[in-house]
Amino acid sequence: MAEVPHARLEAIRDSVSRAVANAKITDIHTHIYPPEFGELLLWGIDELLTYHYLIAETMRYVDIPPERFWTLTKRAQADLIWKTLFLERSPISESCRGVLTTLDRLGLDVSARDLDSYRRFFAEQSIEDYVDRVFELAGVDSVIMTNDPFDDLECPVWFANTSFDSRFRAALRMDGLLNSWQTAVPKLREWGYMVNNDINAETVEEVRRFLRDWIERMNAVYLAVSLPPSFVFPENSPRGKLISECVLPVAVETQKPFAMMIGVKKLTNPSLRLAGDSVGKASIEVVEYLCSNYQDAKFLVTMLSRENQHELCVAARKFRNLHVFGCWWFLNNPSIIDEITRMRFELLGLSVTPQHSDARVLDQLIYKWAHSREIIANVLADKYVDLAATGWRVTEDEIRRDVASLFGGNFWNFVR
Ligand code: RAT
Ligand code: ZN
Repeated sequence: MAEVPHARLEAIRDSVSRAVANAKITDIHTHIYPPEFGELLLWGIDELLTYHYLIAETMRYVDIPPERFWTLTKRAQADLIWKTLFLERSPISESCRGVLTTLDRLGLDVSARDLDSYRRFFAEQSIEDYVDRVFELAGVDSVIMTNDPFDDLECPVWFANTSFDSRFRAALRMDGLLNSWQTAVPKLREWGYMVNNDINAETVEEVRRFLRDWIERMNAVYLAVSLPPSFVFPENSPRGKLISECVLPVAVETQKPFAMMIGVKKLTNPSLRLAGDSVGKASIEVVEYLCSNYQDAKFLVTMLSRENQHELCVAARKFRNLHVFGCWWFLNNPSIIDEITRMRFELLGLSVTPQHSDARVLDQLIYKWAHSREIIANVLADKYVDLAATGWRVTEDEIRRDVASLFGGNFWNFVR
């Protein structure tokens, strides 16, 4: 092993930090919207505090039944969360820390613990300028949204053909179609797609037409669905048939990746609503089956269970049509991001997209990326230091090239 001078190792670490800090990110999965989508765009302190991750944490301490919590105004919910998680005890969880990182990066005085002054700051912002400021502070170039035609607020925006900020790109979310077929049928018929409960030849054609229409209407970058741990394929169920007969053929024909987010147990505690979902280990065989039997299709995959992460990396070594992305939801915590990112680099080199933000509130882009950047930079620096110990010389330009691939380049190459 070559003896690498300490100064050289420090220089490598500095180059990686600089490259990661300056990287312009494509955030490949979020739940934020441009201002043109009206109230769908959430931002500001009350939204940050009522993030469902924080609601779940608050409910562990307060003696209020969830049913009562939901009757409170948003402001009162935020007050309760602030008092419970930030004032009555120290806010050490990742989601709590995120609120504070966000306030701090916006130039607010976190040490003051003054919720009213934070509210005043947000009340003074104009949303268009504020979007620019958040993108700038987060170092984000563009974001992919989660776009659901079955959402009553969102659907009219698309039908109105509204033009919007081009930094926001669409992903056609198909949960409504694939996971609740019985509810989707009347809606599809209302829109003029002649579908039946029974997925016969005419229904297949009509669902394909629906998908093509919406891909075009949204100019969707990819098609996406979230799936339970019990997801199997092939399967003689509406979802199984719709995936094999409609989604995969249209994905191949349009060359759009099919994003599968696997491992969410919906509403384990229904009274918590959005905060009530849980996690379970899913079957990697299903992912392997799809990649192997549909080699013309492209699969973007993230899995929610920590237990699935290693086998997902191994699957990606076997199938170049599988692109692994993100540390999703309950995995988006420093210790787990560190572990998963290390493992991915060791098994897959640079051929992954290590993170997405999943931001639901615009301002969360700031903290989610600040926190993830730091961890990814650290892991990457360790890898270059290990390389240097072999005698390999890595240049600053090469580090920048590699970092650009991780924060968006790989994704766009895969999509194209
Ligand atoms: O991370 C979240 O906010 C979850 O509630 C889900 O939205 C999840 O990310 C999803 O896309 O289904
Ligand atoms: Zn999400």
